[in-house]
Amino acid sequence: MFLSAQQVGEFRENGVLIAKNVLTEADFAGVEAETSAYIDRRARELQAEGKIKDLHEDAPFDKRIGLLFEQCPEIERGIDIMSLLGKQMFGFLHNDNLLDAVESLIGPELTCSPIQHLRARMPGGKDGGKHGLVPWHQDAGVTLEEADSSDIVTCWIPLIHATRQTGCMEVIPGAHKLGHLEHVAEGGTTIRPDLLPKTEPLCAECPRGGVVFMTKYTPHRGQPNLSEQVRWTIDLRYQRTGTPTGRPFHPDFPVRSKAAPNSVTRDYEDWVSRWKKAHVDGKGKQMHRVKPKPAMAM
Ligand SMILES: O=C(O)CCC(=O)C(=O)O
Ligand SMILES: [Fe+2]
Repeated sequence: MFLSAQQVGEFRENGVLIAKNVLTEADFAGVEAETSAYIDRRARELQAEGKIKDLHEDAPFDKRIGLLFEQCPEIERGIDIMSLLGKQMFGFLHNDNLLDAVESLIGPELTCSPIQHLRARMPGGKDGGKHGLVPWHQDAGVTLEEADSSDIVTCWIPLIHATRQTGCMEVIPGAHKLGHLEHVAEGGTTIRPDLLPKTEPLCAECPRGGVVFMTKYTPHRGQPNLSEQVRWTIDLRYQRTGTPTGRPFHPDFPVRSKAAPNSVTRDYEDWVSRWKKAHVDGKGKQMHRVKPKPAMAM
């Protein structure tokens, strides 16, 4: 879906745009089936190891991993994009409905950044919904300086209806105009607290099928998941081809081009092998511009 001039204007003014009806049910089907199959396989392995008693085979996608996680937190390991390396997900990274919208924001020469995640935020309850909570940051803060001149659009895609209850994002509208704010390593990479703009944050509720678009300078954070649903999201970044991603040791690839259509990569095996190599080559490399604090010696 191409965005309207009004939506593009809103994005430029606020640094955030919640666009509804970008994706269809068919767009999600492959990724959800692939992820479900992985969860099922892992659940059976963990059951064989005696770590899971009830497989919850009939539970829906937005519940099952939560019910398994209660029995064995290991179940969430390996679901992220660069670990699962699924063929359906690789296809989704080229999704035309999504890329039409991104093209409306940064033009038709598009590269998929390797900063890409599939996240399952477990239902609240025990820990007050804090599982995997991300503090205030700009996405520019979690890239290396090489990407400072790159125009990067973050696409935050909920697989459920993201509401305050399920834990949508909070975003500070207009604050992207401040440019890069210094980040510190305090419970994750976060904006230096005294630099955080005082503007009232927007609770970025977004229905399934919608996408929250943000610039790399838009301050945002996750909200706790206080619901009984798993807050499944995919967050991706696209940028103009030829500009640095901020993760030079991880694989990027062109997904759309008017100027050179043949440059678009659809080679799934190549993507998998580049990620596998990156896991080895990228080990121990600094990924955020702020060095993480060393773990305290006990
Ligand atoms: O999902 C969240 O809570 C935060 C995600 C995020 O920071 C991002 O997509 O850039
Ligand atoms: Fe982010």
